[in-house]
Amino acid sequence: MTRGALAGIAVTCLVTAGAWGAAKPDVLFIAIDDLNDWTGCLGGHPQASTPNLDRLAARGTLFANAQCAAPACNPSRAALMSGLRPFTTGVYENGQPYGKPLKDVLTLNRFLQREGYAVIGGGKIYHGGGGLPDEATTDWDHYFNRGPDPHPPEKSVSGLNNDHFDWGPVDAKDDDMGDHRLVTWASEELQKKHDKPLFLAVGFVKPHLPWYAPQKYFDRFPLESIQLPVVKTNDLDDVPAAGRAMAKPDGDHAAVVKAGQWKHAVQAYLATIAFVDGQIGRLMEAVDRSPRAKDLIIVLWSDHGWHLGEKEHWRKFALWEEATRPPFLIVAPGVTKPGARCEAPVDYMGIYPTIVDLIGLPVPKHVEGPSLRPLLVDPAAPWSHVSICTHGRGNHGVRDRDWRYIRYKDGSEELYDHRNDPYEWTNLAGDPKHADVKKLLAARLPATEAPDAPRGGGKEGGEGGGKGGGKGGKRKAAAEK
Ligand SMILES: [Ca+2]
Ligand SMILES: [Ca+2]
Repeated sequence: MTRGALAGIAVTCLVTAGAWGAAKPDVLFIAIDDLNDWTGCLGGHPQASTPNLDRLAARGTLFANAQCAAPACNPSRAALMSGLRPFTTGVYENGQPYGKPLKDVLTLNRFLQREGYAVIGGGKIYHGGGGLPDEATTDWDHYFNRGPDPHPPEKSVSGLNNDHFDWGPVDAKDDDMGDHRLVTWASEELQKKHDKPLFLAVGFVKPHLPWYAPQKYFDRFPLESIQLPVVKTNDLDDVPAAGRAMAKPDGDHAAVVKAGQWKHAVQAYLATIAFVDGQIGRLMEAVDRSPRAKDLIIVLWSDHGWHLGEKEHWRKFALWEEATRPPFLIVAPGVTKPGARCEAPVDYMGIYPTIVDLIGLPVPKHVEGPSLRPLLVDPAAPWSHVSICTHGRGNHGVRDRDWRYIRYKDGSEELYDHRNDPYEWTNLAGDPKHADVKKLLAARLPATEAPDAPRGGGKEGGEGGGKGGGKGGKRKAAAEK
């Protein structure tokens, strides 16, 4: 689809405002940055401690087989907020500002604003950092800037001296942390009277790097007790060159191992996750005190997963399960049932249409994903969709219930059978026995892909974690990391 056609669609599908009469339900939209499946409810690491997130998941439906649309902050968030996949907008990477490509698109916040919602955000919802333009984030009634996080005095606690790829305890209290301020603000919003139905977007910035958290969270995970992720020696041997290039085994992984920092990093990620979980707990206490609690729709997602040495890879920026499977859950009173767990393959393109569906409005025509409502009603409902995750133009991972199929731009492939190989150790793409499965999954790949959106403003493949926010007004670009 051309950019012009895209804009045309966006304009023609504007929904007339003010069509609703009865009160619409309030929506609490919780974003987390860089949290992988290391949660109690997804079981990605045996030491992960997320009792609050687990309790929230138990209130509604946990999607246990969800994928992001892209394994990086900017394209993942641009896709789920716009309803348009990376290969429709051309926003594939962090270094491709979403502002212009989404300029005329009816994003989720714009849609709700036009439908009469008070649209209020704070923290990181879009990827606003790194000097990226922020045209698409100005459409909020109010945006809260959570401010910076405390840093230790030394430049690099880990000794790796690699920008914000660093970790360690910081001499700070919970309320010195930006995400603590974020929850304090959100809690106040939840108690306030609003004339309109409320869409409250709360974007946690942790556990994004650097993994600096108060000492008490590190104390909960003594270094000598730390379990490294389960890995297979020479796991990359059956991965094609394009995949090995994404893993970059000679980069972060080699440096972390050489510096003896692997366990330290795992400890710090677990500690930072535990900190964020405590903040989710504070937010849920505020929900329960709120007059809005009863009918409140809650949607929680993390923008993508994270590797900590699996396949000799660190960070996101890859198409394996660790990078693409984040926590994703929905609580919808009267629709979801407590404790529901859905194993159907879904991806984040379902977020926008599901919210619109749940509040009883027609889904704008440009939105590419299906509403997940049938799965909220019955987690075992028939579901013919697969999930697609795109990392750079031409590279995709397709997931159904049992399989992951990866195809890179050069045509090379991977195929993993999750029934027998949950860690994706054995690439079956070359096995003629599985040619039919491969063909079925390959048929789900896009036939055409938008050209790359212009680059600039952000670091290529970088991790600018925008905190955004002109206090009390429109969001301004914040060049923060
Ligand atoms: Ca992220
Ligand atoms: Ca392997």
